[in-house]
Amino acid sequence: MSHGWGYGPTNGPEKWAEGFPIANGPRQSPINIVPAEAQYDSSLKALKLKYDPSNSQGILNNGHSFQVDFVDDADTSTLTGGPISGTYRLRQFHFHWGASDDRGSEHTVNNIKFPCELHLVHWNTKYPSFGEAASQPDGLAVVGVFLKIGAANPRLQKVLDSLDAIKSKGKQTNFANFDPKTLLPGSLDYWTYDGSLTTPPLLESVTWIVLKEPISVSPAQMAKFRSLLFSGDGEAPCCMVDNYRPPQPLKGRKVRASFK
Ligand code: B30
Ligand code: ZN
Repeated sequence: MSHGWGYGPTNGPEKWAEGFPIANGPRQSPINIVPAEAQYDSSLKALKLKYDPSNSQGILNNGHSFQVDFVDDADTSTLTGGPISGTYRLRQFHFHWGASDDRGSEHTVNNIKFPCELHLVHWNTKYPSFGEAASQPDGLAVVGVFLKIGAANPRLQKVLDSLDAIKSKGKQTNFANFDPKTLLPGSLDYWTYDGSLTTPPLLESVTWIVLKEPISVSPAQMAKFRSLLFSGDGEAPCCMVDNYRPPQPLKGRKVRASFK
């Protein structure tokens, strides 16, 4: 897989609108979340995440992040409840991070950036496939989890130990029997709003569910993320860092909170 877009000065977020005009659309992501402006909505349900560890399949350096892919041919790893109707299947999870600890998340809270953000990507089974769901306004639901510097997180270790095998773009390796639920914080309190993919094609198909409580990551664990490369074998090595899009205009959208 190869992309014309990236995160550099010539192909980064400021240039994406040239190839993907929806970059300036009405429901782009990420956003800055202002908790004082979010409306508590008592009708929002609890999030239900049911994941089957045997669905985890492989881990891939896709040239802009790394992703853990899941088998999604049955309703075995699903997201229900929360702000969504029906059943959404887990397709993959991935992360965005910075070159240093003062940046890296896509969403911000009161303009505060976290060093890393996890995205668990799900698609609505009312559509026949991920690809078809990805262009529908209610096609995808992504759960976002902030990472903050603190104690080493043992739940991240299996993921991080796999990164040596996928250092450069296009590399992949097996990644079996992993339960992504182990990556979630203790509280499933969330903010939710209607948005988009944060990378090209920037499709406006995502119900965003951003968890309030961060999980921890140590400085040594962040260093492991930053040891990946954007580049492929035989290209000039280029560290995979700062692979985040900055917050986009809210354009009148409402952010709802599941908690008071
Ligand atoms: S995100 O969670 O909003 N950051 C996609 C999924 C989630 C997000 C962004 C993008 C996505 O599915 N993109 C299209 C599929 N990709 C997947 C891939 O293998 O990595 C192919 C592509 O972009 O054209 Cu690269
Ligand atoms: Zn993402």
